Amino acid sequence: MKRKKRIRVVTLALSTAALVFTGIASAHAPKTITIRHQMRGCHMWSFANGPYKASLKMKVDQDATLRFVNDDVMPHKLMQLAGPKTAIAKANMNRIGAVAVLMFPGKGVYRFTTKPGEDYKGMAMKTIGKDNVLRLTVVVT
Ligand SMILES: [Cu+2]
Repeated sequence: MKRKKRIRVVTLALSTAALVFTGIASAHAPKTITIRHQMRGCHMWSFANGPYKASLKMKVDQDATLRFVNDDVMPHKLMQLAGPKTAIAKANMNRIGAVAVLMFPGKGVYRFTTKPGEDYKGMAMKTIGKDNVLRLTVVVT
């Protein structure tokens, strides 16, 4: 009797875990690109907690939403360089933690960069080398 009960509890725990996993794997969950300060090159960005780089390239599906978080010590304005015209909400990320949201009109190859501004008051940081130009290529399939 006792044994049977335990088996039922384990089964319930497993099916709950499966549900949670399906939720995380959903294609509709926004993916985050984070900009941060770097001593060398001033700033870099990372996709979905991946490595920080000056240039990012990724593949997403058509209904993907990309979320940009600017944790750098200066503003960044997200700008599109190539590809079908996208919708960017709050492109001008001009305070710490500012969020921009990007959606795609369909399949294609899209290129973006940011236009950095001056360091926030009192937040100037020493950097080494030329400031990076952030580049992002998104292939929407
Ligand atoms: Cu910077």
